Amino acid sequence: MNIPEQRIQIALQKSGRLTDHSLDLLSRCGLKFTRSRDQLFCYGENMPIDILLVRDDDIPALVSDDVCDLGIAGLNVVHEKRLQIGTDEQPAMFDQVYSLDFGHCRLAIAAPKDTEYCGPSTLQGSRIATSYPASVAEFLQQHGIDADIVYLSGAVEIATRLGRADFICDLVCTGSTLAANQLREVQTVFESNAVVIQTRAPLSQTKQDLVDRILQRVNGVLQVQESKYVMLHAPRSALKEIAALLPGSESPTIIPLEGFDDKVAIHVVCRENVFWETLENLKAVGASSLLVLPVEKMLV
Ligand code: PRT
Ligand code: ZN
Repeated sequence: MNIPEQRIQIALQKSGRLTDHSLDLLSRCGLKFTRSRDQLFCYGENMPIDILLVRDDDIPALVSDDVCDLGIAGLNVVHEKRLQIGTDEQPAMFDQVYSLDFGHCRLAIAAPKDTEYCGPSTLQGSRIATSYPASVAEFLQQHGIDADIVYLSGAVEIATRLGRADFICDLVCTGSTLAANQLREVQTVFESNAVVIQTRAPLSQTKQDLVDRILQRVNGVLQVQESKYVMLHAPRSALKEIAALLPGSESPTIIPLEGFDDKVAIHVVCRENVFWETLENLKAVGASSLLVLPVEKMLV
């Protein structure tokens, strides 16, 4: 039987833009779980791993405080909390270990449509409404700007119309929310996507092994997303040209073809997507019988 100390806890967003993608990533890592009735907890059935479902804003602190061993949150939240809970002497106790291909957005400054903007210096002496005060303060400091930050926990996009601020700084994806509020995006503070964070707290060997194992699987899932297994026939003389055309490939397997002295089969894993143009270029240097297959799992 597993004693609780030997199970690891992963914090995910309970309900929002990151939830389905995060649960899907863990399923693809081979984790099977049952969700508790109150929907706050998922019990790992086939591995000693449990999932805590919480607000995304709480995830960095839970991982930093070693309540959870791993977490998935937006870089926007992770960066803000890193600035808020960490100091120069005592940085936040988590490391960002993987960048994920979902939750894409950007933290950006927006201005009323008719406000002129000529770079960060325009912000000097202004009031900027945001839910990301530490990130905005860092941006202003990096550009040597002195401005007032007005903290709002929500509805930031109406702050300029209410006369509370001259600019806002908020997350933007398609930009339609800004447009609906007669705002214009003028400055990107940083690009964001979901990230995996890991506690820096020392773990027992059993837990550390489990954390390493799940992270290795996350790495495998990320690697296969773009990877393709390519098979083709080619003249031996074209091997060099073919290797140069295959994107992100490492040491291809060369197999002799029965009945042909000068022709071989080449099998290779490409770590990048293989486009039609690549296949056409391969054909042009003598390749034939080209096959591109998806890779389901990879352990490197
Ligand atoms: O309850 P909880 O606190 O967990 O949820 P939440 O409401 O804080 O989070 P949620 O689900 O809205 O977002 C979770 C994470 O998704 C964010 O922290 C970001 O990392 C990421 N993300 C990606 C976004 C967006 N895209 C996004 N568009 N988060 C918020 N938005 C907002 C944006 O600010 C705007 O108000 O969605 C609105 C629509 O955006 P446009 O530009 O497409 O109009
Ligand atoms: Zn939130």
